[in-house]
Amino acid sequence: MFTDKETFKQAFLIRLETLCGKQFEESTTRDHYYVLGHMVREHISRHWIATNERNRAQKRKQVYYLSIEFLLGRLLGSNLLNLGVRQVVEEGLRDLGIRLEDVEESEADAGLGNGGLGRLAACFLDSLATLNLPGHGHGIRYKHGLFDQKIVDGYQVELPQQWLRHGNVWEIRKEELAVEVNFWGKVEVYEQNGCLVFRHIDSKKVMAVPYDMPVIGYGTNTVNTLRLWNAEPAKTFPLHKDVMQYKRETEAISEFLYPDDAHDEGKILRLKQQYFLVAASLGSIVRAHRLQHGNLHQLHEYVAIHVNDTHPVLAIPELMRILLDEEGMSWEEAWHITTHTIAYTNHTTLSERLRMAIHLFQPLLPRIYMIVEEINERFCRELWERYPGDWGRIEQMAIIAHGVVKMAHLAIAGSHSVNGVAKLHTEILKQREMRLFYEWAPHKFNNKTNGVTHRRWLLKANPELSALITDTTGSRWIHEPETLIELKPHASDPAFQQALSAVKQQRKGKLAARIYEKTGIRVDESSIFDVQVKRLHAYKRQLLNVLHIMYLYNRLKEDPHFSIYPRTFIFGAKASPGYYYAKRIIKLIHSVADKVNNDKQTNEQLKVIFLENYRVSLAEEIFPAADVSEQISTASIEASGTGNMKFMMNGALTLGTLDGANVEIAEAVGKENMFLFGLTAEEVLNYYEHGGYRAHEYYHHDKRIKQVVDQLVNGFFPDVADYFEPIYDSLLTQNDEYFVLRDFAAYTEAHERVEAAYRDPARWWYMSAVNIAHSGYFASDRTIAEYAVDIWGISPSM
Ligand code: DL6
Repeated sequence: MFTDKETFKQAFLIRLETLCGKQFEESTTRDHYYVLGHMVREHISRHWIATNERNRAQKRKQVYYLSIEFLLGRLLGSNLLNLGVRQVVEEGLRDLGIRLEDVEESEADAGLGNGGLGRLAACFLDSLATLNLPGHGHGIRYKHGLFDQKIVDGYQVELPQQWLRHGNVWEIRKEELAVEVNFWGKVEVYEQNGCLVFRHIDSKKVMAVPYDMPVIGYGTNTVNTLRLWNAEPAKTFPLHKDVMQYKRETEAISEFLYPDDAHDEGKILRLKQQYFLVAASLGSIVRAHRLQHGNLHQLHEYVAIHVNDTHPVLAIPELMRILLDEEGMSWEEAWHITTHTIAYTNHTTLSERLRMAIHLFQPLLPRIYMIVEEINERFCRELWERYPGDWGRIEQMAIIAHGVVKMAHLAIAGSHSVNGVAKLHTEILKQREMRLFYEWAPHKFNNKTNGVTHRRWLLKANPELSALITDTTGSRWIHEPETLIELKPHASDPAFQQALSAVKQQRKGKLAARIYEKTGIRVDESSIFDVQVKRLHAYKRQLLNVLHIMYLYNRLKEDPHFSIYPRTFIFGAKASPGYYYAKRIIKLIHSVADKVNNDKQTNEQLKVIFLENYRVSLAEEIFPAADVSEQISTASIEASGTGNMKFMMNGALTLGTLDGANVEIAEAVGKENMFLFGLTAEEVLNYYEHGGYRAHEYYHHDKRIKQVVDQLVNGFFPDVADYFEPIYDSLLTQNDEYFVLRDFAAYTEAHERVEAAYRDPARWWYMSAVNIAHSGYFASDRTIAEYAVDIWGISPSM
């Protein structure tokens, strides 16, 4: 039905009638979206079935990627692109007076994630399918993904996201494959034929019902599956007075992504979600394996299970439970299979990693807790043999200690591979955060530097730049992103530079129009678009960016000889609902924007824009339009970052610290093609370990700093009373944990370098081209190929 425009139109109109019961004239954009989605599904269904059939028939090893987040964004555009039918559809719709762009925009973002970790999972799915690798995602079908952000008077307000309000055209409910999940109750232990038998009784049962979504590879017939689990009451639940409560409690499991966990109730709900995901996924994985192989003795040879951060780590005791209690295996065999099946990725150096209080864990998951206890006992015994008498070490490494279960310790003990997500991050894990574990089992540790799918973030998001690349070097880069390097010889070609700058200008114009539509503010399209879009977190240091803008404003006001190249500072960020400090930073950005944008003396040179409700679809409009990519986290804390890669791919230049994957970007493009500044990771870690940093000194000795910091509390922002006091305190009273003041001068100087480079177009566009040319390494196809070989042991199946 997509072979040519006429066939497409005919098929489209027929389906409009049959699926929507409407004539074309009465149809709406949402109808068009619905019909197109169905047509795509119909089109790929044969390949979807064939992929599953092939995987079964070939008995090849498969990987299951378990993740509490999948930040998919919109799917129509990328599915059409991957199928190679986008142009036919666009032209066919145009004939009917419909703009594909409008249809795409009517799709709700599937925002089942918070940030980097969830978007990485979505990029990985795209690469797995494109590389014809047998790999599937398992997640939760949250009714409400990450909240929708509204800004009211500069303050963030959270609204429940409603991505399922109009249904989800991509999913298929597979009720017959539902899995029963057990919570609460108790464990009965008895002897049978000389063996101990464990039975989980009096539990509250929940049905996990799978909804399958196709994951369509680019230019291939492989269609993998993302299976999202929905929590529903069990078919036969006791009819007693608590029935409504049971229904509510059950459905709450898949209601919200990251429910508030300030209190025990929320903590229990999060643990329920984690176990729900794991029990449902493993239930379906082992069922499929048993059907094919009869038993689970060779599970690890056919199945790899990847635990994306610690949230799904209960996969370890759950698999042990299945092997011990359902299959009757010995502990030794079960442990061998489990540890050889499971691999774990760590995504953060912050030591806030998941811990769960025993008094909450044990009653909710009694049998799982028993198994974790046994794992801990055996693990500590092994450590005792290895490090006799070294109680301190064993105490630090134990899985259960001081009333909590340490999920990361369980993940390392129970898996065969532990990886960080950038070279620097992995080194920090090995040398510091997880040093004792690295000493214990160095062979488990490895690095897999993140990547992003260049198909969504360049080919789809930036067709203008993609066309230029293809015109210049041919289209090989689409399949082999590392061949983007062929652009490098063109980097100093004036004609190429001009074309590159024209493409950027076009996208800046588009974004400027969007900014005007959303905010009513007109920005200068020839100004430098300087962008920081990411989650709002103290360590990401949006504060440093804002304080620098305040400094520029002060200087422009006070120094008649000072002028700058016009700048538009663009922010996009959501703050976690309970993260009050981050919310104050959002308000601060708005207060600064109000001042700067409304001051005639400065607003031709300086504009500050906050784009509300930052999400995948908005990101696709922002990255192609950026000149400067702000990657300014305190060195050593950002595990990798992936925004840095998306910006680079779109020709923006990084203004950043040597943190996360910025380090590898610098290795690839050369330091001279970025604007690096600030403390190194080693210096930061040294300060953390040995002290010696006194924020006050920077405050007192640099009058630019003193002025902007004082302005937080001296009435400079008259409408906020003392609302910014906690920010002021974080810098001075609490000695500036993230070294904002320490890096301020270096950051200001780096901005001056940015400006000097921008004033020299030949240099700027050379640097931009070099960044694009080296971005191929940061494509998720490379990352996934490494996971496939080094960790999962899977190969393409076609
Ligand atoms: O690995 C994906 C992504 C990294 O790029 C970011 O640097 C890292 O912060 C993020 N981690 C998380 C986990 N939670 N925390 N913190 O989202 O993972």
